[in-house]
Amino acid sequence: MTTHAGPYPLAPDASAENPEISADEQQFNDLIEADSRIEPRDWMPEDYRKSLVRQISQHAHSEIIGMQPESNWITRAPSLKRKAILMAKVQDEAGHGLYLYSAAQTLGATRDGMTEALIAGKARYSSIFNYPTPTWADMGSVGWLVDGAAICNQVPLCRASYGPYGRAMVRICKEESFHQRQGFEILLELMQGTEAQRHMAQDSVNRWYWPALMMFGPPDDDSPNSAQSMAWKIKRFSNDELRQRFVGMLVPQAAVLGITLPDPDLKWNDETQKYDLGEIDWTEFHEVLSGRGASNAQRLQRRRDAHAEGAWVREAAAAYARKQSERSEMVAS
Ligand code: BYC
Repeated sequence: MTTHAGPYPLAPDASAENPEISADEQQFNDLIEADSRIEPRDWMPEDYRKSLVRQISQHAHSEIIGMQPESNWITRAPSLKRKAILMAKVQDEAGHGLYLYSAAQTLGATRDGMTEALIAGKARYSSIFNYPTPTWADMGSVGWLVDGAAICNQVPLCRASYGPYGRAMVRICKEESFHQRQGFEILLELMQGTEAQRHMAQDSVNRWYWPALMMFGPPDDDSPNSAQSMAWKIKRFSNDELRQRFVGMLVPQAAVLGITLPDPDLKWNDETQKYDLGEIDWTEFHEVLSGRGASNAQRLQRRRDAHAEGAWVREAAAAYARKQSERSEMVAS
C-alpha cells in the first residue's frame, strides 16, 4: 500500500534512503509490537511517515480553521465572562495548531508547505468547520458536540505510536476537556432559561448532531486508511467504534440537559450491546469534503486574508531574528 502525505513538499533530506532497511525495519516493527514509541531520530517506513504527515497536518489545519466559527462570536458573546472564556478557547485552538504543525515538521514537512497547501485549498481539514454558527447556542453545541467528538477521537491518539504526536495530544486533550464542559454549561444555562432560549439550544443541537457524528470519518468498510493506521498503532480504534463511544457518552448528558438528540432511530440494542443509530447522510459528508459545504469558501477566504494581513508580522519577526543573529555573530568575533 502506498500512503500519501497530502499536498506537501517534504524537506529535501526527509526521504533519503536508509542503507540498513531490513535491520531498521525489524527494529521499527519491534518498537510497534512492544507498544513503544517511534521518535523523529528513528528509522521509519516511508509510508508511515507520509501517513502521519497526512493525518497530523489535517489535524493542525482543523484546529486553525476551527478558530473561525467561534471567533465570530467573541464580540457578540452575551457577557464579559462568556467573552473571556471564548477568547481563551479560541487561543487554545491556535496553540493546538502550533503543537501539531511542529509535530508534522519533525517528520520533514515544512510549515510553509503546509500553510500554502491549506490556503490553496489543496489540504483537508475537518468537515465540521464548514457549517455556520448563526446563534449563540451554537457556541454551546460546538463545545458540547464538536469538542466532545474531538475528545473521543483524540484521547486514544495520546497513545499514538509516534512520540511527538502522542505527546502533543496529551496537552490538547486536557484543554479540549475544558472546552467540552464549557459548551455543556452554555447549553445547560439556555435549557434552564426562557422558552425561546430552550428552543435556540434544541435547534442548534439539531443542526450540529449529525455533522458531529461525521467527524469520526467514513464507515469502517469505506475507510481506506484505517487498517494500516491501526496496524501501525497510530489509530487505536476504528471510526465506527469511536462514533459509538461518542453516542454512548452523549445519551446520558442529553438527558441531564433535557435535550433531544435528533435521531428517531437511536436506541440501545441489548443484543449487540451498542446503540442502533439512524442513517448518516454520507452524501452530505462527501459534498463538504469536496468543498461544497455551506461555509467552505468563506473559511478558506478568511484564512487567505488572515495570512496576507499577517505578512508584516512574519517579515518583522524574520528581520528581528536576522538582526539578533548578526549581533551575536559580531559579539562572538
Ligand atoms: N473531515 O480513511 P479515513 C477539533 C478524510 S479538530 C474531513 O477514515 P483516517 C477541533 C480522511 O482524511 C478535528 N476529512 O481516514 C478543533 C481521508 O482523506 P485522505 C480534527 C475527513 O485518517 C478546533 C478520507 O476522508 N481531528 O476537533 O484513517 C475546535 C478517508 O477517511 C473526515 C482530527 O484531525 C472529516 N471528518 O481517519 C474544536 C483528529 N473524516 O487523507 C475542535 C485526527 C475522514 O486519504 N485525525 N476524512 O485524503 C483522525 O483521527 C483521522 O484522520 C480521522 C480520519 C478519524 C479524521
